[in-house]
Amino acid sequence: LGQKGATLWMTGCSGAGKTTIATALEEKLVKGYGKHVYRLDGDNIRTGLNRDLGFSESDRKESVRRVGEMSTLFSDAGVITLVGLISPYRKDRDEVRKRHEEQGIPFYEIFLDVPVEELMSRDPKGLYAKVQSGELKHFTCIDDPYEEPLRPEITLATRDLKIEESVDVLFKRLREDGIL
Ligand code: GGZ
Repeated sequence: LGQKGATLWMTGCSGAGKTTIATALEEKLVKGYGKHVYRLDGDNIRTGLNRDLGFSESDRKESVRRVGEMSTLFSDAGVITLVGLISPYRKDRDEVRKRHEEQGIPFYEIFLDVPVEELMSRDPKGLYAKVQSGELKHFTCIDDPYEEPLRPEITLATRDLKIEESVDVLFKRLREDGIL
C-alpha cells in the first residue's frame, strides 16, 4: 500500500470545531487528493461502539481508550484517521499517544483552543444555554473538567481562524512530515 497512515486527534470543548474541521479536512484529502481517510467522532461513535457509555469520568476514559485503540488500527492499516473527541483528561490522551508511539504510528494531538465565553456566545446547539438553566449538568469546560494539553503537536485558535485556515495548517503539517 502506498499510503502512510497517521492519527490526527482533535481535543477541545463542545463547539470548538472538532467535527467541522475534521469534516473539511476529510473532504479536501478525499476529493482533492484521493486519500483514504476515516473520521471517528465522539458523538457518532456513541451510537454504536460506545453506546454503552455515558459521560461519567470512567465512561469518558473508556471511550478515549477504545477510540484510541481503533485509531491505531486504522492508521496502522494506512488510513489517515481523524478523531474528534472532547477527551477531557490529559492522562488518557497521553496514553493514546504512547500506544501510537509504541507501534511507530504518527500521532498528532491537536488542541482546539477557544475561550469558553466564545463557545457560550456561539452555542449553535443550545447546549450551553441548557447548562446555564440547569437542565444539563456535568458539561465539559463548564461544570466538568477539561484538562488542556500541555504540549500539543498543533494548537488551533479557531476563534480567530477561518475553517480553511485551520485545514491548511493541518494539511501543511502532514505534507512537511511526509504523510501526504
Ligand atoms: C460534554 C456532552 C455532554 C456532557 C452531551 N459533557 O457538541 P456536541 O454535544 O455535539 O458534542 C458533545 C458530545 C461529547 O462527546 P465526546 O464523546 O466527544 O465527549 S468525551 O470525550 O468527553 O467523552 C456534546 C454532547 O456529547 N454532550 N453531554 N455532559 N459534552
